[in-house]
Amino acid sequence: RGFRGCTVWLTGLSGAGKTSIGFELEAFLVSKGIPSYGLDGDNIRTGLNKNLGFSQTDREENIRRVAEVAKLFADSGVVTICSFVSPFSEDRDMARRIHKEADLKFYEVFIDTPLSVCESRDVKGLYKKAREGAIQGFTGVTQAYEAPEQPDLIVKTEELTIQESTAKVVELLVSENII
Ligand code: GGZ
Repeated sequence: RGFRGCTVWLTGLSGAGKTSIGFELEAFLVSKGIPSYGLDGDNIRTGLNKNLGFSQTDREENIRRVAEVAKLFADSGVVTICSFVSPFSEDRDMARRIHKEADLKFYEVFIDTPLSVCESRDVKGLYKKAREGAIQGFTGVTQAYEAPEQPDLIVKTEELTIQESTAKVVELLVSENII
């Protein structure tokens, strides 16, 4: 058997590079004939989770539903890439538990980009809005981000290109005999 389904969970601040790395990883895997699919705020918060906001309880429910969906994808043989801020350790632990109970592999990858870097990029202007008080409960500004204590991988994006960051995740999947 050449590959098997699993979930790669990318956590980090808004603007850390999760979605870019997730997209690059998905494209790489698919180009190798490995079924892969990326879930992120753009395809989840516009549909399945459109009734959820960014309070602590809504984020928990966001992560719970995403983890349940990812579990099903992984069980079907897909390398499922979840790119969510997922700022709370408890919620990430729940996502891991949901997979563990189904006997599916789950890899927590910390996309470790300092707040100062994310804020200086401010691709969507959200940090500026958060500083001005126009967005409440913004992760890293007015809500906590609990950095993972024991992630399966830490990617320090500051010194790396998107391709180099993606290669680190690929290396993890190779070392785990996933691909
Ligand atoms: C954090 C927010 C917020 C608040 C809107 N806090 O950079 P983005 O824009 O594209 O990614 C962020 C995304 C976060 O959604 P998630 O589903 O990943 O969050 S969580 O896992 O915590 O449920 C950001 C945008 O939505 N956004 N408001 N208050 N990010």
